[in-house]
Amino acid sequence: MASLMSTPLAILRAVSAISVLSLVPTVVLAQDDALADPANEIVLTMTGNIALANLDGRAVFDQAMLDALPATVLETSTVVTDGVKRFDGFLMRDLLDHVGAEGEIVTARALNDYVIDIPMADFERFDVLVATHMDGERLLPSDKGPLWIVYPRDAHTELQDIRYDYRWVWQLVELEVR
Ligand SMILES: Nc1nc2c(c(=O)[nH]1)N[C@H]1C(S)=C(S)[C@@H](COP(=O)(O)O)O[C@H]1N2
Ligand SMILES: [Mo]
Repeated sequence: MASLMSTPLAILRAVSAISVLSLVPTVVLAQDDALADPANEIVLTMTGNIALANLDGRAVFDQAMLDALPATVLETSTVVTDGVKRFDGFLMRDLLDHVGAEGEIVTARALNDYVIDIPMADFERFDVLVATHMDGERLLPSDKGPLWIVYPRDAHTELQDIRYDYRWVWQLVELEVR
């Protein structure tokens, strides 16, 4: 009886030991592979506490790499435009997950040297978009582009507040995770 009981257990142990051993290198390889090298002009740079990098510890993205993130649409009014706008882009949460970001604060920097600290919790609590398009038109550096952080302000009254308006960084170029 004892030997009958121990045999499946021993097999289970051996199998789980093998799968743990074989999983570890697979995961490491998958992470190395996950971030391609940019082929074109770098649009966004991520630094700080990230698990994936492709250039000297930083994660740099060209537009095509960003466009490959899960497409998300957000319709909202803003404090700087008239009426409800349709924004296309990707979720900040998906971008942070994509590079294995861990931390409390994301420091966002813009082309015009605007810098603001944003709590990471915002991106778990709200579907915050990194917009590439407004009403179907690609955002240009001359007009809030190429990337604009857009909060779902119409869907949450608490977001209709100056503290959040500061976090709508337009001309976004860098995110530092701390
Ligand atoms: N790149 C960039 N983003 C920015 C700012 C800025 O100066 N540069 N100002 C912030 C502030 S203070 C606010 S209230 C909102 C709206 O700013 P605006 O009315 O000047 O467009 O954008 C935020 N995003
Ligand atoms: Mo402001």
